[in-house]
Amino acid sequence: MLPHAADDISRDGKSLILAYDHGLEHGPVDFEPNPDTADPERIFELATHEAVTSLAVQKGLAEAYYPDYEDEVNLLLKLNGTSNLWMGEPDSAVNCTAEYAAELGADAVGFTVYGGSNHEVEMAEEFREAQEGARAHDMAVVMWSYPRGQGLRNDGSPEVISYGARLGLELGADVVKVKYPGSAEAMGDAVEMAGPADVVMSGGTMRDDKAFLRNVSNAIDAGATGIAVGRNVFQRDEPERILDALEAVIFDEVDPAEALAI
Ligand code: FBP
Repeated sequence: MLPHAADDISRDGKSLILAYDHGLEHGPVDFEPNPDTADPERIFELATHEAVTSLAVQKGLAEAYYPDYEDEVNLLLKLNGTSNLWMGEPDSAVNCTAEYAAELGADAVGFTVYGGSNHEVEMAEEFREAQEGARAHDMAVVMWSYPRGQGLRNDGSPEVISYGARLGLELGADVVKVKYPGSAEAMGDAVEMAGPADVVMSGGTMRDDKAFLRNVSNAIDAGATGIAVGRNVFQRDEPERILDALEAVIFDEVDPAEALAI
């Protein structure tokens, strides 16, 4: 059997991607609930938590901080990304090549594709280059598959999310990151559409512990292999505590209520 491409960024087939590209995507506002988290060092430290199977960052943070963490953290280098300062039809600038990601020591690359955007065609072509570059360097490919754009009335509908999951499989992603579609059943459909590609749910905006862990648990029950999460971890007063609970829910399939008591 061929080795699973995402093995380097997973544990027992499950994964917890700590996402920290928010400084680019949303700006400093995301650090306000927990100001210490504006310091990337705090997040690289957090990524050494046992629950975290990779840390997703942009090139600049990898260059500045990864050399000190390469023995303890798996690097998922995000190759594209765009700030919130810019307005228009969803698009994302390619900021890094797969070759340079490999040079920086990345285990995997991440790439956003906004299916349905007026820029979908160029984004798919850019993804092709990133995906083939990653294959040449034995790095796993994680697609942030976020269908959105003026042609999509409801980008959070289960049908659109399933289509996003399928898009990841069709274009050659090993892991497809999708928004949580609202129920275990809908997540199960997305997982089915992704076939052999892993599906991870996106963390989203801050929710209370119980509601958040319940969604994660539903996603795992539905066949998702984990989560890619930023704000729901680093915006909390005690990020380590929610990582402990996520570890129990994702890797040990502990009930959310019990996981919170750990
Ligand atoms: P969160 O868990 O904070 O939602 O992070 C996941 C993520 O995909 C980040 O990698 C990215 O910065 C952000 O969400 C983009 O969110 P959106 O495009 O929905 O504003």
